Amino acid sequence: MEKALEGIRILDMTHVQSGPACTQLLAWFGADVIKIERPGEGDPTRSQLRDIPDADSLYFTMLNSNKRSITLNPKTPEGKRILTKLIEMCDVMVENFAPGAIERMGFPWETIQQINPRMIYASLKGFGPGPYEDCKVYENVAQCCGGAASTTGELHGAPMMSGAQIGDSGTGIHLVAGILAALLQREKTGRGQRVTCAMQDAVLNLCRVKLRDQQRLAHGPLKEYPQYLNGGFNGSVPRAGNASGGGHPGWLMRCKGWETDQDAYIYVVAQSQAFAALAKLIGHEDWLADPEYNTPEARLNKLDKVFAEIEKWTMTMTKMEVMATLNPLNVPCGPILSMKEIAQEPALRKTGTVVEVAHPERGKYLTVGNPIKLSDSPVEVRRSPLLGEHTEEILRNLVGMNENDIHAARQQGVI
Ligand code: CAO
Repeated sequence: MEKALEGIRILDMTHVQSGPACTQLLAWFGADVIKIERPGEGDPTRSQLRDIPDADSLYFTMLNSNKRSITLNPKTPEGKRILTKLIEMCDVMVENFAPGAIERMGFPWETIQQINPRMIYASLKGFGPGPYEDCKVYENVAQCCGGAASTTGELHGAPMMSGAQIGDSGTGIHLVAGILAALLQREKTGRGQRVTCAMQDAVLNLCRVKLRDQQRLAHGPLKEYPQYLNGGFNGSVPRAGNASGGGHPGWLMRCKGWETDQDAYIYVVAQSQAFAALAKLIGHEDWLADPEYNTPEARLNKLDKVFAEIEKWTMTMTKMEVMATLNPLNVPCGPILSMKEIAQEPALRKTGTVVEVAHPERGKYLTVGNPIKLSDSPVEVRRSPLLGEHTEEILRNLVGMNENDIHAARQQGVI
């Protein structure tokens, strides 16, 4: 079956996580992704956090599946000639070098546009134009500057980083949306364009509800954080702890075995629609006739007591038993699943969200497949390429070089 992006060729000049997460998605949708890597070294993540000596790391293999790899140094004259040819032959170019690096290589946007006016040039940086535009940025810097860290963490503790890579992979996914929109617009205009996405902006986009709350603060305390009603706010959105922060109160509850199992918890949303059933289940039918408890507004300033009572009940069962009991009552809840449990979950294997891939150096490894499912564009996750695995076939077929040219380029350290 033909893939959604079949026929689209991507010049992938990305490294580490943010850019590779973007181009991996495009590859899963069927694009031919050609990853350009530094001769001899490649993407620095190939050797970072290695678990098997001399084999490409999981960091690299899990972000670069379904791509081809070519080694090339565009800072040499022959490298510039080859890159120019590749720009002519591709539809999209993606890069996440530090600010100024692509210009220093001799390929600013104006030059790329001149070489190929249909080129969509997608660029991912830490910050957009402004005082910090020249800064190098990694995941946690973006979480700090995009509003995630100041709103995450224990209620009265220090700011905290999220395990979800919202700065890196989150920005990469935003960039995919921009590239696809630009490809569609090119159908109408025939022109390429520049797509830019900053990590600070993408993180802030994912923290949209927190900027909502910042403005609500002007009209009084945020009632969904009842624990602050007496403690007061300092003028900015507080860290939420485990509060839901939405229209329905929720909290994390301990379950049977929590003393020895770090993941024996379940999140329970005490939604008003299902509150009566929940109250009866935990032996608090009395709340339903009590005006101190029988409306969501009345409960707001005593949610801690409500959650403590629910927790007395959840602690009598395992997290899976709690889930099995609450789901039929339409009480939204979710057990804390460890990575070990997720890796073994049969349903995720069946849908291709967790996939096992064979690799010539590493043997089999698990990766996260495409979470976006298209009914007409199935995804088969293929292993990441070895460094320069496709250099010769790309130079021969796309750049038109013969064996002698390729040999000379190798001798000169161009590839
Ligand atoms: N051949 C020759 N040189 C190459 C090359 C190749 N194939 N690929 C890259 N280089 C060069 C670059 O041109 C650059 O050279 P100069 O600085 O001398 O001009 C040099 O390698 C280093 O590139 P870099 O500055 O992008 O890499 P870094 O390790 O110093 O910084 C990072 C890494 C991620 C902080 C920086 O790239 C960055 O801020 N990127 C944008 C934000 C981003 O994506 N951050 C997320 C990273 S984690 O997902």
